[in-house]
Amino acid sequence: MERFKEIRKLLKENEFFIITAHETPDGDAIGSECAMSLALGSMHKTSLIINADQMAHKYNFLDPDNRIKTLGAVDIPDDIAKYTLLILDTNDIENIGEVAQEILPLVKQYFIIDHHESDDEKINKNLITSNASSTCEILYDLFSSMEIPLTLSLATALFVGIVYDTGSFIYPKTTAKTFKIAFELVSKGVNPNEIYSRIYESNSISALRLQSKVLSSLTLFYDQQVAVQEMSKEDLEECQAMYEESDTIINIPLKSEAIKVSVFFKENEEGLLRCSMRSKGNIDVAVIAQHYGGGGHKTAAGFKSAYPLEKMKRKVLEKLRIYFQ
Ligand SMILES: [Mn+2]
Repeated sequence: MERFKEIRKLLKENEFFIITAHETPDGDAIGSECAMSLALGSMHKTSLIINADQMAHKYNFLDPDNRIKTLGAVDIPDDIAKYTLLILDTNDIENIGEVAQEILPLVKQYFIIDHHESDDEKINKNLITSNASSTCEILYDLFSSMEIPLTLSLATALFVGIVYDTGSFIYPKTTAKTFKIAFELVSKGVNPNEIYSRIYESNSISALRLQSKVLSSLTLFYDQQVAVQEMSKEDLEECQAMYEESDTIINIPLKSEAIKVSVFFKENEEGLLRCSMRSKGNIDVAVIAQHYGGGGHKTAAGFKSAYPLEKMKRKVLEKLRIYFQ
């Protein structure tokens, strides 16, 4: 396939790769990193996986050999100038965190594989398919076109990314093709019930406490159509929870029919404030995220806040006003 020409060439002509993904790596980020590393292994290439942030424990099963490393806890190779950096599941360089400062300037070249909205220049130079359900869906097509053997571990990694990013095959970018790929992966032996349990039934008790804490901060706006939740770094400490464990809390308010937008302001352990947004129907939260230097999809987007919480909350609510007049 034509759209894979550049990346196929890059993977064939280079020997050394560092694979990374966005900060607070989610199921699609981890799944696509593991899948890429397995595919490169089958091509007898050397690859390292290095992320800015630690991954949630529930994904450990995808990485039995502890190949996924966190920046700061890994030695950067002396011959890093030989390496090609593969950036997965984000096309925003700022989203790869410290990897942008500590690795990107040192490598030979970089290439992005992603499914978030982007601009034409990036799309032409990289592999960015914004109608794909997940980065793992793109990787499935890429690897099929390269005739990379679909082993059970590779199929499992791809399945995790697809299940996570489609909310178990229900989010807007879920298509017949997504199911077709899932059919192929399950045919290779992937067990959907086991994967569900790994992703959605493996949280810690501290994650449950954190969820209860954050839900109690819930406030509704615009005739109870916009839900806002908050999490401070003190909440994390009090619940002894990891920042990564807060990632699905934003979806809870959307289970109410009346709620059209869910906004979640969350601080990480260092006190850095991030705003995540989810919406239903025609409300485009990516526009708001882009306005504040972030990005995402129409119904799922976020950005790092340049302002303190109360000020940022007022600004976001003001941007949402047009949908609720
Ligand atoms: Mn993704």
